[in-house]
Amino acid sequence: MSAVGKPITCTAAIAYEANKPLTVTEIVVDPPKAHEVRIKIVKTAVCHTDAYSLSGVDPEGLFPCVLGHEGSGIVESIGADVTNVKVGDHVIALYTAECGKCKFCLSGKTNLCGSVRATQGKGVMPDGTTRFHDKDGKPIYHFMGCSTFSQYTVVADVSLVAFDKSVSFEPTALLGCGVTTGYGAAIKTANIQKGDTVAVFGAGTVGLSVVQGAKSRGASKIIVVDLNNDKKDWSFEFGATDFVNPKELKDSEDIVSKLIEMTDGGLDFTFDCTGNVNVMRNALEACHKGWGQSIIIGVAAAGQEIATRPFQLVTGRVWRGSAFGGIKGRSEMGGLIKDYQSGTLKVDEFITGRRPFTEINAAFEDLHNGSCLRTVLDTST
Ligand code: NAD
Ligand code: DAO
Ligand code: ZN
Repeated sequence: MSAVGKPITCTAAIAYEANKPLTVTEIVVDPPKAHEVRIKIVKTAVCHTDAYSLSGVDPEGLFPCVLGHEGSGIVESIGADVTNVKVGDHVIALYTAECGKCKFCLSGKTNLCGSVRATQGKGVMPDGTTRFHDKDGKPIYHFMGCSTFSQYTVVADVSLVAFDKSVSFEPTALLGCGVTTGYGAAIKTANIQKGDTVAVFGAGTVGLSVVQGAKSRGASKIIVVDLNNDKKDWSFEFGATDFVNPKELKDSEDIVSKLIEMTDGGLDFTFDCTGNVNVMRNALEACHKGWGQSIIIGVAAAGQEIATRPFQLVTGRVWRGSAFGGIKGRSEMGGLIKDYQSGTLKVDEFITGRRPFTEINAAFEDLHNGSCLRTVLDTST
């Protein structure tokens, strides 16, 4: 029997409080209101940002909530005035919305969108209420406009993109965050050109995706810097030309001087994919005088600040940042899916584990394992 227009009771993983395991339990998901879409989530992956918010240090973290922002599924029903998707469409949830009408979207200068930003940060839908309730009717907050750790979720119509049904749900779930973030930072934010030299600090899903973006652009040198030697083979598989472990440098060397020596004066582009502010400084200072650009992707712990001597910037190095790789989720995701289909963009290779949804807490534990990139959860099990 169709549930269109009615609440759905389904299984979700609730974060009731910081630093506690998620509770896998039944919740009620209300039908979508105007400009909203209810999605049956098929696959979702766990990312460090979910763990960051669960740890309680995220200033926007609210409890109880349904976490999760890397996920794909099927449109179950649509609210009034939804015109961009229809029931049955296969879709990716987007934490970076694209309305196409706000000052940000119309600027042509950024992929940030202002349309749902204020309510998204408060864990509610654009009308200020939630679509999630526990069995006693108490509201449960949304997360990053996505909340993919549930068999059903409701998102704003500007916060999802449809994809061709010939593409499966696992890679598209991953395109909802980490892979798109790194690849986009390389090909869009930095716009790496043939022959450029690149250093990537941190070889997780984000950093390795920067590597493959740099490779696709024909970078002449792609140096991965990581403290974990287990990341060496992966780095080369994704396209790195060199791997440096800062812990293995000689006493007389530091990572900045080592990189400058390896590249005859410094890099054209460096990327922080660690979230460590000391690494961010090294990444900036390893850039070539006069033109090198350093792109911050990593999310630092709350309250952390970056520092360098201003002369580093006076002498032409540029410090920038990138959210979701600068990719506009609705108008540009199709291009990334084409790159995936043509083999230019590896996505399946990031899946280092699969688990039933009921093992979601074990999937959070997987993140602490140095050889984990992404664990994908199947919401039907
Ligand atoms: P990850 O933990 O899988 O990878 C991080 C890597 O950095 C690991 O391989 C680790 O060994 C390495 N590392 C840690 N400290 C290091 C150091 N001091 N020097 C060198 N290497 C070091 O993480 P991920 O999923 O790839 O995400 C990377 C970062 O990007 C996180 O901070 C995440 O929150 C952030 N992120 C940002 C965006 C965005 O839009 N800006 C989107 C997604 C993720
Ligand atoms: O528009 O003010 C804004 C914020 C947009 C959200 C950008 C998030 C980037 C980093 C988040 C980590 C990824 C999961
Ligand atoms: Zn907008």
